[in-house]
Amino acid sequence: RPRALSGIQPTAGSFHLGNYLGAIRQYVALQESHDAFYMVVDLHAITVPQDPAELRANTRLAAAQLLAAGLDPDRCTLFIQSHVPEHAQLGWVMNCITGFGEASRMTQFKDKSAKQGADRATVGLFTYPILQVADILLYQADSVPVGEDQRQHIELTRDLAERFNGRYGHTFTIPAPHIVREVAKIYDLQDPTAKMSKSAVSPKGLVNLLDDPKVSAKKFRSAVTDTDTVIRYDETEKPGVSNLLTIHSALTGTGIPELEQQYEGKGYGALKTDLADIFVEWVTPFHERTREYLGDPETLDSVLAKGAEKARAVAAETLAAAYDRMGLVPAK
Ligand code: AQP
Repeated sequence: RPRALSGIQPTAGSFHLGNYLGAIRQYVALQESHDAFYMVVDLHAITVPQDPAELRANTRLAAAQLLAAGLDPDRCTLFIQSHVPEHAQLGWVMNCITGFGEASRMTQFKDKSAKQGADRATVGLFTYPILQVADILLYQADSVPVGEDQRQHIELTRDLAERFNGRYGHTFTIPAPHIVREVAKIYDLQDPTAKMSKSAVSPKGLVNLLDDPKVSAKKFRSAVTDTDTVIRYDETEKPGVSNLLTIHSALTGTGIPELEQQYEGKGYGALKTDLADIFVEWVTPFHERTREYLGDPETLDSVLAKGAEKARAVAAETLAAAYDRMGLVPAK
C-alpha cells in the first residue's frame, strides 16, 4: 500500500472547520487506501510561545479530536511528533541542505512573522517548513493530505528529497501533495477572501469545532455575503456565498449545481440557517466522541504509545539510512 503522512498542530485547542474539511477528512479517507501515519505536531507548536500546561492539554485534546473525527488506530498510526526523536534529528540534516534564500521564500513564514513582528519571530518558526520536510521524508510518504496553504512546503519537501537523493543516492520517496480542490481553502465567514485560520482577525469568522454549537450556528447565520440575492457559485463575484455552498456541499455530500437549484428563488437567509442546522447536527456527535476519548486517558495513552512505537520503527530506519549515506559513522 502507498504511504500517507500528515501532521496537525495542537496550538489552538479546538480544530476549526478549515482544518477539518481541508485536511482531517482526507486523513480519514486515506486510512482505507494507504498505510497512513498521522501525528500531532507539538514540535511545530513550540515555534511560537506556548504555555506548558496548555500545550500538554491541547496535545491530548488534538489526539482526541482526530479519533473523534474518524481516525481508527487499527487502520492508521496516530502519534505525537515529539515521541519520535528522529523528527528533530532528520530536521537538522534537512536544515543543512537548505539554502537560506530558499527558506526565506516560504510565504507562511513571511505571513506569520509579519503578524508577530519580525523581532519576535523565532529561528524555529523560520525553519519549521524544514522540520516538516523531515516529518514527511522519514515515513517515505507517497501522499501528504493538506490544505492549499501547505502546497509550497510540499514543493520544498520534493526539492530537498531530490537534492539529497541526487547527492547521496536514492534515500527518500518523493512525496506528492494530496489536496482536494473543492475544500482546499475554506474561507473566513466574515472575510471570505481570507483563509479561515486560528489567528483570524475577528473570532466571528472562525468556526471552531469545539465551540458551543449555538455560537457556531450564530456565526453561520451572520456570515458575510454580498448585496445581490442570487445563490450561485462564483468565487470572484460571490466569495461569501461560494464559501457557504462549499461548506454545505462538503457536509451534506450534495453537489454544488444541485444546491444552486435547491436554493433557486430563496434568499441568503435560508442558506445560512440551513447551514447552521447542518453544522450543529454534524458537530454534536463530534463533541460527544471527543469527550469520550478525553474521559478515557488510559485508552488515549495506549493508542498514542502504540502509534509512537510503530512510527519509530519506520523513522529510525530512514534516519539511519540518511546518516549513513551522508558519511556519519554509525555508533557501535
Ligand atoms: N482554511 C483552511 N482551509 C483548508 N485547509 C486548511 N488548513 C488550515 N486552514 C485551512 C489545513 O489544516 C491542516 C492543519 O493545519 P496546521 O496544523 O498547520 O495549522 P495551521 O495551518 O497553522 O492552521 P491555521 O488555522 O491556518 O493557523 P495559522 O493562523 O497559524 O495559519 C493543514 O493541512 C492546513 O493546510
